Amino acid sequence: MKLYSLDASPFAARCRMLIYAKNLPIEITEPPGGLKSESYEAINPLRKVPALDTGEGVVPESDTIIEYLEDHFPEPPMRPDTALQRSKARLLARIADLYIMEPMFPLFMQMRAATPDREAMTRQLDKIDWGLRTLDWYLDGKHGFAVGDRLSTADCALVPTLVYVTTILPRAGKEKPLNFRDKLGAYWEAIQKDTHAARVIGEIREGIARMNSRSG
Ligand SMILES: N[C@@H](CCC(=O)N[C@@H](CS)C(=O)NCC(=O)O)C(=O)O
Repeated sequence: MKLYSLDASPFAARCRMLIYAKNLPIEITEPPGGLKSESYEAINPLRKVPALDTGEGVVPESDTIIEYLEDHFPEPPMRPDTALQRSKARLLARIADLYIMEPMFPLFMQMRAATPDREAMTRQLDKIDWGLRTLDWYLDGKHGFAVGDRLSTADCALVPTLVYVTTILPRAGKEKPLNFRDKLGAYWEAIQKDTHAARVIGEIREGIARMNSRSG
C-alpha cells in the first residue's frame, strides 16, 4: 500500500500518525508530478492529500482512510474501546476539521495578502477560538490522551490540528491560543511526549518551514 502525503498537510499527518502507531507496512510518498498534475488527478480526482492506494483501489479523505486502515489492520486497535468513546473520537475529529481547520484556511489567505483585512482575521480567529472551546469541552484528557487511557484515532486528528493552532495563531496575533484552557493546554503538553505524536509534529513543522522558505 502507498499513502500519498505531504509533510505539512495536517490531514495527511493524521494518517501518518496512525500508520506509525500501528507500524503498518505502507510506503509514504508525495503525489507524482505534484498535487495539481494530471498524473495525480488520475489517482485521486479530488486532487488533495492524503490518498491511500490499497492495491485494489484508491481511498481519499483522511477520515475515510483512517476507518479503512482500522478495518483492514485491526491490530493494534486505535479506535477507543466503547461505542460512546468511539463516538467521542469521531466527534473530536469532526470538531477539529469543521470548526478549527476550516476557518483556518481563510485566515491563511488574509495572512498572505499584501494588505490583510484585520477585521476578517479577527472573525476567523473568533471562530477558531469557539472551535477550541468546544474541543476543550469534549476532550477527556485525563490520562494525557484525547479519549480514554491510550493513544487513539482522536489523537491522530488532534495532534496535527494543534500544531497548526500553536504555530499559525500566534503569527496572526493570537498569543498562546491554548493557554487559558486547562484541559486542552495540559493535553497538548502531555501528548507531545508520545513518540508517534512527536514524529508527526516534527514532520509538519519542517514541512511548514520548507513551504515558507519557498514562498519567501
Ligand atoms: N477533507 C480532506 C482535506 C484534505 C486537504 O484539504 N488537503 C490539502 C492539503 S492540507 C490539499 O491537498 N489541498 C490541495 C487543494 O485543495 O488544492 C481530508 O480530510 O483529507
